[in-house]
Amino acid sequence: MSKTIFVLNGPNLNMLGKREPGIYGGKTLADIEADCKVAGAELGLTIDFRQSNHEGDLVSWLHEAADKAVGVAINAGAYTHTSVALHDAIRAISPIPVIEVHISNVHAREEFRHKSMIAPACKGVICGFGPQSYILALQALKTITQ
Ligand code: CA2
Repeated sequence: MSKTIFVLNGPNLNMLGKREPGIYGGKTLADIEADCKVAGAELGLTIDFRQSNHEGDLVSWLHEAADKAVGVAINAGAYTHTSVALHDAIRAISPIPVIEVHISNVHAREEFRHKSMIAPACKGVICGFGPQSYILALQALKTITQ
């Protein structure tokens, strides 16, 4: 049976492709979802792809992942840099592996994006490869959940 991966997306990522293409590229979040589903099928993974602008939704989806998924890729958007609640939720679902994903190279941007509240709770971090960051996270999750 195919293993399920939750791909969770945080605030403002629904605006991808509509604003700031210089930083985030021209793809919409729907394009990224389609790419993840194609890559997931090739890897034998079922992709459950979600986005919310609300921190509590992301917390609840992480809890849900503990029952329904073998791993999680999360682009928590700006909550990456602020959310103790997400840090705690990722720790709470251990040993389910969670990979932090970013489209941009957050370390090459403003100082406030250099700090991640969730990275210490995550299995690993992938950033700076554009939408390909999501695919790299799926490949890593496939490898570490085998
Ligand atoms: O590079 C990433 O993937 C980020 O997680 C994107 C977040 C940002 O707060 C993180 O520091 C890095 C922002 C996503 C907002 O996306 C927008 C898309 C179009 C227009 C405005 C924002």
